[in-house]
Amino acid sequence: MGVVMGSRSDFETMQGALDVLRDLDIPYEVRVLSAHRTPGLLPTYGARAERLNLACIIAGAGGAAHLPGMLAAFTRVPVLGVPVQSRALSGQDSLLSIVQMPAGIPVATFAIGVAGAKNAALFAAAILATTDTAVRERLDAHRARQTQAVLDDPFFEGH
Ligand code: RP5
Repeated sequence: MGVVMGSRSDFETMQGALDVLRDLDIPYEVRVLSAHRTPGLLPTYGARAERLNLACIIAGAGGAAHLPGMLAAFTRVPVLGVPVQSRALSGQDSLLSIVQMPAGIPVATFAIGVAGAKNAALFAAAILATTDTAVRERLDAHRARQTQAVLDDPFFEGH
């Protein structure tokens, strides 16, 4: 699994994806890649992702968030875009920049912020689970723990 982000300042958000991948014991590599500050690295990373046969690339970016779309143009590895919550527009800019890809080069787009980062990792795990039974078992166990945590909440006593 590849996890990339447009800036070190996106790390706190993307940590959500890394936590999930670690919980599910899915190997990953992390890079800061910027579509505007390091544009030359995008084709290199796209080719690397194909060479390593990465299942997906989770790409987080904020503001004029062109990293996921640009990266998707340089690789056939599926790109899962995470809109980072920007200060100026609360991530609406990031969301619209990532989700509104013109037809031809798709980017799967998730919610703004940490929820999106976590769900991108869970989505990637679900894709892996279609062919990897060990990941399937760990993902099922993760969901079962989540359900149990709700059931164990004293707030629900008596339901
Ligand atoms: C984007 O610009 C990054 O993804 C980040 O969310 C945003 C701001 O970057 P910094 O100025 O904090 O490096 O490229």
